[in-house]
Amino acid sequence: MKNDVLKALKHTTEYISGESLSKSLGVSRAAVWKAIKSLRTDGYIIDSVTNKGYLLQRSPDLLSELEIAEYLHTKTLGKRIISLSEVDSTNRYLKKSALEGAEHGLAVISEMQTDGKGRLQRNWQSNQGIGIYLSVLLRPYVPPSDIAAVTQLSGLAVCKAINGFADVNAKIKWPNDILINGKKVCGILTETSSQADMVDFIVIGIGINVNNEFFGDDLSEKATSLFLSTGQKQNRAKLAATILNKLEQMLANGFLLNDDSLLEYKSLCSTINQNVLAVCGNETISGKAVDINSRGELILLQGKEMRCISCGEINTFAITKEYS
Ligand code: BT5
Repeated sequence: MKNDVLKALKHTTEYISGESLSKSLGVSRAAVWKAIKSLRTDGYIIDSVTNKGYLLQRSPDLLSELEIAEYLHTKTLGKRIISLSEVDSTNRYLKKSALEGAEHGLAVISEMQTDGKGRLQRNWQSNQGIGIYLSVLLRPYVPPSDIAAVTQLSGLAVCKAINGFADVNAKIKWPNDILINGKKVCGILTETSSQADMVDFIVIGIGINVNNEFFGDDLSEKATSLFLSTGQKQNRAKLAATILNKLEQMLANGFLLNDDSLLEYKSLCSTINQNVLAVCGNETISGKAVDINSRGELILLQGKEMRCISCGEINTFAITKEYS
C-alpha cells in the first residue's frame, strides 16, 4: 500500500489529491495519509497543499526494491528484491533462502552488514547507508564445469557497470577485485552449491564502497569509494540496478568467457603483464601473468613453462625480474 502510494507519486510531476489517491488505490483517505506519513519518516520529501494534494519533491538515498526497480531493465535478476536495513551477511541470508527453495534471480540487498564476508573467512567492512551490499541467486541448469568463470564474468559485469556509471577508470585485479587507481572499491564473493553432475545454486555477493567519505587506518591505504574517486555522492539504488542490468547481460550466454568477454576482461584486467606472486592454498606460485583462458584461469609463465591458476590471492610487482 505504501509502495502503491509512492509509485503513484513518482508517476507524476503534478500534485495528486488524497481523494484521487484513495479512489485509484481503493483505500481510505486515512490509509493514504498514513502511507504519506510513513514515507516522510523514510526520508521522502512530500509537499502537501490544501485543495491540491501531494507532490513528491525528493527521494532519499535508499536501497529499497521500489527505488531500484525504477532503473531495472532485467528479465529475471532482481525482479524480486529483499531489501533489508541490517543483516549479518547478504550472502548468508540468500544461501539460506536458496536452501529453502528461493527462485532464480532473487536478490538481497542491505543498508549495512554486521558480519560481511570476504573470501577465506575474511571480513568485508559494510558501513551503514553508504555502500551496496548485494547478493544475487542463480540457478543455472548446468554441470559444475560449465560455471568455471562465473566469478570473472561477474567481476567484468561490475567493472563495466561502475565505469559506465561514474567518471572513473576501474580495473579488475584477477580474479575479481575491482580497483580504482590501485585501491579496492569492490569485492565479489561467489559461493556455489553443487551435486556431482549439476549445479544446485550460485550466490554472487557484491560489496561496493559508494559514498564512503573516509576509511579507518586498517583500510585507508588500500580502499577507496566512488565518492572519494569522483568527489560526487552517487545514487546507490541506480547503481545497484545498473549492476543487475549488466550482470544479467553478461551472464546471458553462459558462465565461461567467450571471445568477446575474454577480450573485454583482458582489456580491463590490471594483472596481465605483471609479475605475480600467487598464494593458492598451501602453495605459493610466482610468474609473469601472460593470459587468461575461457575458464577464467590466469596463465603464468614460469621460465619456459606455462601454469594455469584457477583461484588464489595474488600480489603484483612491477617487472624488475623477468620470469620468461
Ligand atoms: C572480497 O573478499 O573482496 C569479497 C567481498 C564480498 C563482499 C560482499 S558484500 C555482499 C555479500 N555479502 C557478504 O557477506 N559478502 C558479499 P577478499 O578478496 O577476501 O577481500 C577481503 C579483504 O578486503 C579484507 O581482508 C580487507 O583487507 C579488505 N576489505 C574489507 N572491507 C573492505 C572494504 N569495504 N573496501 C575495501 N577493502 C575491504
